[in-house]
Amino acid sequence: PQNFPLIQCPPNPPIYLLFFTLGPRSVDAFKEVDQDADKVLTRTEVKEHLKLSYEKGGKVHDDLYYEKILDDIFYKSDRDKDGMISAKEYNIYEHDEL
Ligand SMILES: [Ca+2]
Ligand SMILES: [Ca+2]
Repeated sequence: PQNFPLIQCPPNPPIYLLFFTLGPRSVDAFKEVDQDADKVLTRTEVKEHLKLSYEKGGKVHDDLYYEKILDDIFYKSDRDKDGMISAKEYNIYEHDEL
């Protein structure tokens, strides 16, 4: 299926913004975070990516900082509360709300 909506992203958006916002979400961002390509994002995967994004920008934070962001991300995105964000929950494949 190649009928994903074309999404315009600003260059190098902080990844957590893509999770936070209920705006357009990008397949590329999802794939980038989903390191084992099993189509779900675990807390570990999201955390690793968060860390990388921040450290790339020259900012290092302690674990607690990332955990708080993760809590927020999962609170907003993990609708069935199984501790993982599926592609559907990430809203790539369908937009069933807003
Ligand atoms: Ca995964
Ligand atoms: Ca879930």
